[in-house]
Amino acid sequence: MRPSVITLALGTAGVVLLAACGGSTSPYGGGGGGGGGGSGCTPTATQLCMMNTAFNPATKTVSVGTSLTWMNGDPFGHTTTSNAANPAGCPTWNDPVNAGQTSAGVVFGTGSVTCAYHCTIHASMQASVTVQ
Ligand SMILES: [Cu+2]
Repeated sequence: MRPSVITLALGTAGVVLLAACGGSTSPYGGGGGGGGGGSGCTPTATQLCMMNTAFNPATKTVSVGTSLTWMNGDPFGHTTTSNAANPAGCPTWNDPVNAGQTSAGVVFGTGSVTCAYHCTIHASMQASVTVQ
């Protein structure tokens, strides 16, 4: 039975290698193809992520008074920057976030508004926060 044991061991190694190579295959699309090497990021109730050159989640709804932060899980820099055309009541912010870092909190203190934001480095990175 030894040959089959060796085959099994090699097969397991192959699966591990394949899994490592497939690291950029995320459910969020990976627009920039830059995945891998970043520290990763998992969204929470008050933390958004910058992953694979996209904001995650792209749309988020919060209650009045919520403070949100953005974590950069990519191995390169992003910004979280409020859009100039946002309605009155939206906060104004512009925070560069280096790889693996987390932005300062932005407080959404006025309700019934949707505040759009973007990354000034990557034009495709567009998202919004709706405050109830
Ligand atoms: Cu960016």
